[in-house]
Amino acid sequence: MKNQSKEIVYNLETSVFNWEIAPGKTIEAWGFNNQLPGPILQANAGDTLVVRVTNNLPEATTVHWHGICLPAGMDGTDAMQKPIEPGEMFEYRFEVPQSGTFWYHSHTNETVQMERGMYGAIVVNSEFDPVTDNDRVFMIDDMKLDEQNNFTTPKWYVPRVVERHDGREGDTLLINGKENPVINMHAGQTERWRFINSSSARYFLLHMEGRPFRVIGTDGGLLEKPRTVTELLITPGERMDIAAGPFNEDESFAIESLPYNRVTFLKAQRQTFATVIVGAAKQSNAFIPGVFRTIKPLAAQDAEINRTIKLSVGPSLKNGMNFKVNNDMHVNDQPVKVGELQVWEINNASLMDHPFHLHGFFFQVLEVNGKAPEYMAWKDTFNITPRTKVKIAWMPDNRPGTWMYHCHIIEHHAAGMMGHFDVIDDSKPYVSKPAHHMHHH
Ligand SMILES: [Cu+2]
Repeated sequence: MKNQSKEIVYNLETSVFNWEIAPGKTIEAWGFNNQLPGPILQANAGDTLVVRVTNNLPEATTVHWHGICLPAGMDGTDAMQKPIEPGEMFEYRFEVPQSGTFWYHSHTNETVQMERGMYGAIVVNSEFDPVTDNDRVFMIDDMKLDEQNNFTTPKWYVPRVVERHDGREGDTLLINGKENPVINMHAGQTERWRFINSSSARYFLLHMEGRPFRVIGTDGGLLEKPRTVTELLITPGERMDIAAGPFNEDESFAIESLPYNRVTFLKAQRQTFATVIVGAAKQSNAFIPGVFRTIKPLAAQDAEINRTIKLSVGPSLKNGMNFKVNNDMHVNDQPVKVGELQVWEINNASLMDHPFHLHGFFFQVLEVNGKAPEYMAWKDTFNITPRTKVKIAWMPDNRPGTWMYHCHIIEHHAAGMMGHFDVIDDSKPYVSKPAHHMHHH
């Protein structure tokens, strides 16, 4: 039986506050409601979220609701909204039509605001969710701190260029705002773990010391069926839901990230993010079915491409390098029409990986370098390896306005690897906007 949809009100207040990431180790965080991450916003599919954001930061901000198919005016980008000035409040109001794991984060001066903790999770439940014994969110992050636990600012040319090229990665590894937290669970039980990569640039290659686990969902909700793996790449912006367990009594293991080579100056290492301790056995009510749903293909693999987006990295005297879309920075791309199927080829012509993020709409990957993907999924963020062409399909439904796509390595986004485009309602006249650029401090 379907419950009545309801309106759920949250009050979020942004501020600068002290946050203990480990005993005796305190940072000056920027975040929501004096906690890092911000509170988990919970709803059922079909509910309306009303989120009143009061900004008490020393600078303006906006909040982007990553993965939610909402009206353009609620997307939290400065293309559609005047940023919330210090002392001001803005009320976001939108329906959450799909179940799954989403997140919210600052979409203004992200290289500073997101790095300091301006993010939180959104969990949208549904009556069709598999039954698990527990449901947890794990927000992955890393911070780059000096010995006094202050956020570093690269002052010299070479470190600045490295941070711009690689994206900002730090040695302070966090899950839910804590360094190496202990996760206690019962033997014999199966839990749903929702991983959200909220870091600026870290590629998180999930590994549980070789223990197999089942991937059950990603950006746009459940997969068609569970996939059993021992490692799983989660790039910045992406979500992966897994069924973890059952494990044996007195087992203990690390939630770790294996090194992933995304062709950066600084080389990745195997690193521990949390420690799981399995306690006494408890009865399980979990049931993970063999099939969750059917995801209908939006288009055939050989569907005609109607837009090509080239991602590239080029030298720059001033910055060391620029990050480009179609050979330009911060581009204004052509509009798309409501109801017209989009088949885009994203061509990563650069020599490094980029997680491609589309705002407001889910896409399906039709092929990667000419090959169909191994499984169907609804995605809003998809990693594109070097010298790779990815063909995606998506449908602009009736939500006109200005949207964007960008690399979710925050420093690449800021350095130009992004495009604005309008979704237009053909029944109304279209007025193209003058070129505008995002401003970064
Ligand atoms: Cu990138």
